[in-house]
Amino acid sequence: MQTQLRIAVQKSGRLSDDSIQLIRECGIKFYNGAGKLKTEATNFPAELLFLRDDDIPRYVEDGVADIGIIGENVFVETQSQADLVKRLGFSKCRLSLALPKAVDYQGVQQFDGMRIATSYPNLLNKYFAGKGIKADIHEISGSVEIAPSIGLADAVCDIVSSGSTLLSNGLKEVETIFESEAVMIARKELGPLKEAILKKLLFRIESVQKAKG
Ligand code: PRT
Ligand code: ZN
Repeated sequence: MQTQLRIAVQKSGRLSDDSIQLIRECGIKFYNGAGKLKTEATNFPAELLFLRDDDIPRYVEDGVADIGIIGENVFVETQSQADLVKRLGFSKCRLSLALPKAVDYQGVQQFDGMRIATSYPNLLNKYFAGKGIKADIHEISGSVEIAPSIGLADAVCDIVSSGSTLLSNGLKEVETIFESEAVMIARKELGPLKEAILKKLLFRIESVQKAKG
C-alpha cells in the first residue's frame, strides 16, 4: 500500500470548517460523509481523521495521526511534544483574564491570592510565574465564565473572541495572556516518505496563503 499522511482535524467545532476548507483549497479531494471518523483522499496520499480537538495533540504524539490542525492554545496548554509546522491564520482568539464588572481593576498584581477558574492552568501558571503572582487556580473544563457568579472563583481566565460571552456573564476582560490561531502540528521523525508528503502539503498551503494575500 502507498504511504499516506494521516491528518487529524476537528470533527465538529470552531476549527472544523476552516480546516476542511484549507485542505480542499490545497486541491485535495475527499468524501466527507456525515459521522465518518476517517476518509481517504482520492487524489493525494493522505487520510483524514476526524477527532475532538483536545485529543489531537496526543494522537499526533502517539503516531495515531502524523499531523493535525488545532488551536495554538490547546497545543501549548497540553505541552505537546509535537512540532508546530505552520500557523494557519484562522480561528483567532485570545486567552484573557476577566473580573466581575464592578471590581475596580488596578493592575495584574491584583490577581495575587485570588481564586481563578480556567481550563488553561498551564498557560495561566506560566503567565503568573513570569510576574511573581501566586493565585489559587481552579481547573474547570467548561462554562468557566459562570464561576464568579456562583461563588466558585473571584476571576476567570478564558478564551475570548468577540467578548460577548464575558459581557453577558457580568465580566470584563482586563488582561490578555495569550494570542491564538489555528496551527498545524506534526509528529517528530515522520520518516522520509511522510516528510516528503508533508513538504508537498506545506508548499500548497503556502500557495493558498499567498493567493489570499
Ligand atoms: O468538541 P471539541 O472538544 O472538539 O471542541 P471544543 O468545544 O473543545 O472546541 P471549540 O470548537 O469551541 O474551539 C476550538 C478552538 O477554536 C479553540 O481551542 C480555540 O483555539 C478556537 N476558538 C476561537 C475558540 C473561540 N474562538 C471561542 N470564542 N474557542 C472557544 N471559544 C469560546 C470560549 O471558550 C467562550 O466560551 O467562545 C466563548 C467566547 O466567545 P465570544 O465571542 O463570546 O468572546
Ligand atoms: Zn475540545
